[in-house]
Formats: sequence, structure tokens, C-alpha cells
Amino acid sequence: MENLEELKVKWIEASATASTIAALEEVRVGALGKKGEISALMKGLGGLAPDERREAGARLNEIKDSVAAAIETRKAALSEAAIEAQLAAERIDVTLPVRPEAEGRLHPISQTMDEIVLIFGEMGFQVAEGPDIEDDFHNFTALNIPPNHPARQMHDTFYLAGATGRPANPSSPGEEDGARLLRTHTSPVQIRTMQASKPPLRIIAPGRTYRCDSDMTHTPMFHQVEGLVVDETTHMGHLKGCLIEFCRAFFGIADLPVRFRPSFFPFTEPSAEVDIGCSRKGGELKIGAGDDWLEILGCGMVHPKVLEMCGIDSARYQGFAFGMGIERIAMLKYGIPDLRTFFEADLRWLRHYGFLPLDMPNLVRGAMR
Ligand code: 2U9
Repeated sequence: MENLEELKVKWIEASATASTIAALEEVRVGALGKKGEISALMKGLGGLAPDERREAGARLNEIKDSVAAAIETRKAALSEAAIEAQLAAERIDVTLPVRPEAEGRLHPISQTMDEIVLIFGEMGFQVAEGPDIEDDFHNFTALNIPPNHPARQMHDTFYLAGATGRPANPSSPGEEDGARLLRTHTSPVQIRTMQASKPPLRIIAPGRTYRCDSDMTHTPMFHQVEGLVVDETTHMGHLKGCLIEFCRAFFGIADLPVRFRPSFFPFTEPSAEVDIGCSRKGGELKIGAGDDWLEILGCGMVHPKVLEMCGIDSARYQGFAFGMGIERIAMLKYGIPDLRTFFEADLRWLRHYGFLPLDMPNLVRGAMR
């Protein structure tokens, strides 16, 4: 009997100290398996006298149950610990920033366009789009640009070659109204919008434009955003309020000085150019400070002839329009010194001047870095 007590203590201790499920299984096999120590003793009961067999059998059954219970208890504890360890190993902190840090960058042109769309979007403008390949009517004629205007010359505009693309008279390409060309401004988008829908209109047209020009400050393809508002009571005060508000929101300077200087465009009358206050002291440009001026966009009241050519009654409706070069205002806002670098697809440049995809512009923090 004393031996049996030792046997019980031995296997219960072995169960309690098994450090893995596999080790515990070895304990179970050693004690209770077919050839296990306790099973073997039970098999040997047959050789005992009836009284002894009854007593030893009861004792062995009690030991077997105790060891089995100890094994179950340990098994539950080990399983629980295994699950806890797995959960700890697989834990993910969803509040951590994305890793590894994104490699891609948004091009400053995309970022600047997003910012412009956001500001005008808040003012109630809708974004309009149109084709890059245009015809003479939508790019020039409907904008009151006369047939011999310099912009229509071959050396300023990319005309498309081919049956319908080649101008009838190369020195005066506009004579063939069906001539196809790469749009020189996004204005044809506004022309098409006016032809297709009735006022009131409030749209901006961002996109690529093309001019036959290439030097330090011009690239053959560049980006513009133009805007157009047409309604019955639209006047110069609306134009000024809208553009002053835009300049201040875009540069993130609440009291940015803005002035309107008389100018001329065939498609607007009166026309103006818009300057913002700056300083150029010591050769360094600072926007919003000092007593110097910097031109950033052009604008005006839509010429009545332009409204009429798009089927809008100029006696009832008036409109204002504006246009700006995106590269130019991106360079000013983000201190990019050389226009041509926008188009070099240099990854080092993009890493320096580009924007993180999640660094979305918003009105409070107009994408300032
Ligand atoms: C319609 C009527 C009028 C758009 C306008 C400007 C003045 C302007 C330049 C800025 C720099 C082009 O990129 S740039 O070279 N644009 O100064 N654009 S008013 O006027 C329109 C447009 C469409 C139907």
C-alpha cells in the first residue's frame, strides 16, 4: 500500500510538471497507457487472493482516477497557456502607422491640382473635363480669338497633321475651322459646357495644355486650371471676392495682399491680371510680406460675344472667368526653382518635392508641410 501511495504521488507530480502537451501525453502513456505502470498493476490483480484483489483494485482505481484528473487539469492549463502565447505573438496594434513607410509620392502637380479643386469645390464649383485634342472652333473661334491672332500661328500651336488636321493655309491655320490641334488652354472645356448646359454655371477646368514653346520658363506641355461662373447677376465684385478668397486659401495667408491690374484678353472684357503681395529682399522671395507684387493669374468678365457663340443670351446673363498656370503656382508655394524638373521623372526630385499619398490637403491645413 505504501508503494501505491508513492506511485500516485509520482504520477501526479509528473503530470503537474509536464511543460508541454507532448510531455504530458508521455506521462499519460507511462501511467495509464496499455503498457503503462498503473495499467500493468491492474492487470496483475488477477493473481491476488479475492480479499486482497478487492482492496488493491479499489485503491488502484482511485489512483488511476486521481492521475487521470491531474492529467486533465494540466492539459487544460497548458492549452490555455498555448492560446495566450499565440494571441500575444499574433497581436496587431491597429493604431500604429502604416509600415513600412510608403515609397510612392504624389507629384507636386497632382497635389496642387487637388488643393485647387478642394478650395473651389468648397465654393460650390464643379470640375469639368474635355478632350486634349480640340478643333479650331472650340479652342479659338468661340473664344473671340481673331483669325490672325498670333496664338493661332503654327509656331505657337501644335496642329495635327492629316486630312482633317492640316490647316488650309499654314500662315493662317484658323481659316480651316475643322483643323485639329492640341488645346492651348482649357478654355474649350468651358465652351463645351456652355454649349451643353444652361446657366447658372460654376465650373473649374483643370488639365493639360500644349504650346509650341520650350525654354527655361516654358514647356511644350503644362497644366492649367480655368474657372467660369455664369448667372443673371454675376458681376466684377463676385470675381474679385472669389479670387481674393482663393489666393488667401491657397497660400494659407489670411491677410495676403491681392491686387487687380487692368489687362487684355480677347475672351474677357474688362480683363485683369491678379498680383499677390511679396518681398524680394536679398534675392529671396517671400509671399505675403513686403511691398512688391507677383503676378499669379488672369481673369475678366466673359466677353458677350463668347456667351453668344455658345448659345447664351448675353442680354440676360453675365459671367466671369479666370485662368492660371499650375506649375507656376506650385513653384511659388513649394519653392521649386526650375520648371523643367517637373517633367524629368527624377525619383530623387520626387522624394524631395513629392507628397505622401495619405497627406491629403484640407481647408484648415491647405496641404502645408
Ligand atoms: C471662357 C471665357 C473666358 C479664361 C482666362 C486667363 C484670363 C489667363 C492665363 C494664366 C496663365 C493662361 O496659363 S496661363 O498662361 N490665363 O490669364 N484665362 S481669363 O477665360 C475664359 C475661359 C473660357 C469661355
